[in-house]
Amino acid sequence: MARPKIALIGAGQIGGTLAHLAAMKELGDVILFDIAEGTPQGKALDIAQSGPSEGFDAALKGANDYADIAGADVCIVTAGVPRKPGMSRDDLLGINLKVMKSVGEGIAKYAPDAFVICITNPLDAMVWALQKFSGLPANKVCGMAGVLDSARFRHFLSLEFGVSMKDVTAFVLGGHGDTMVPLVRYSTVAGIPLPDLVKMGWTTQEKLDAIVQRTRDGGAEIVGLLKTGSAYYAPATSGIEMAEAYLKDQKRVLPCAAYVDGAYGQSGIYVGVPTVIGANGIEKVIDITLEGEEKTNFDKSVDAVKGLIEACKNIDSSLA
Ligand code: A3D
Repeated sequence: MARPKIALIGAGQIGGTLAHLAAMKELGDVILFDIAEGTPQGKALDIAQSGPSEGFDAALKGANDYADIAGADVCIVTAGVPRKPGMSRDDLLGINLKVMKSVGEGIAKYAPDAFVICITNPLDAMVWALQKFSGLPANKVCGMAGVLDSARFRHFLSLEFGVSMKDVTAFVLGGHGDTMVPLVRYSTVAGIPLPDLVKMGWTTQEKLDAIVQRTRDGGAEIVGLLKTGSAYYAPATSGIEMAEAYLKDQKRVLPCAAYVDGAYGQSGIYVGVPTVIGANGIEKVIDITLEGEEKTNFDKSVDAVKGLIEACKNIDSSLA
């Protein structure tokens, strides 16, 4: 059986890391596509030359022509620009919306059966626009943010508790922006919810609140340190986790930006919700019960996403 084909649209910091991870995990053959000439070809050659030492079997190719993504099983989209210190994700909307249009048209023409994972910011609005521009079924187009935001939350929690990250589960829902919603009640250490761990004296409410805020600011913290761009190792790893769930029909329960049609009292938008990812793409949106402040915060986050979607419609009338 032929290996799956993984098309990476955008061969920048995240795109290159995605390619390396996909090859090392032998998820399939990799096409790195970018408008910059030489960059995808150079990265593909460099990563291919890590194969003999790493011992993977995967073909890598760089491309500047969408025809090269033909028949891709998975497309992961990072094309566009990242933010710099002082910028919010929303500041990228105008420029990255134009990029989504060309990417959507390229995918529609050459890879209409692919499972598409968007990573370009501002995430929830860009994945909404990408689905519209590509015309692919909504269950085959999703955005990566919740896996990353939850991984950041899990990392900070594991440091606080001094336990393995493997035993910390966490859910961050809502839009991928300043209003994201780390769900304390649904986050656990080996099944013990965080509020119980506060009662057990493992941490204090103040420390937990600070971790929640650090999670919300997780992207900005790295932008501030790097100064020239945004995070890419953990974002790429999160994207690969989602691609693997699809390619191997794992039925993973992962938070991601999915098309919501009825769940959470919302419809017609993309926002971060728990989903099941398997061979049919987003196979299910899990509609968990939100209470009190959780619901207020989620609704606030949804409003922020809706504002960005309206901004997209104002910029490009074909989306209205
Ligand atoms: P970067 O290293 O600049 O790579 C972007 C690549 O896109 C560059 O190689 C560009 O040449 C290429 N590009 C630009 N326009 C086009 C086009 N029209 N067609 C094809 N390629 C094009 O950025 P990065 O890899 O660090 O980040 C990529 C995106 O991911 C940015 O929008 C970031 O804000 C976003 N990001 C999202 C998350 C989430 O959790 C959602 C996390 C980190 C970064």
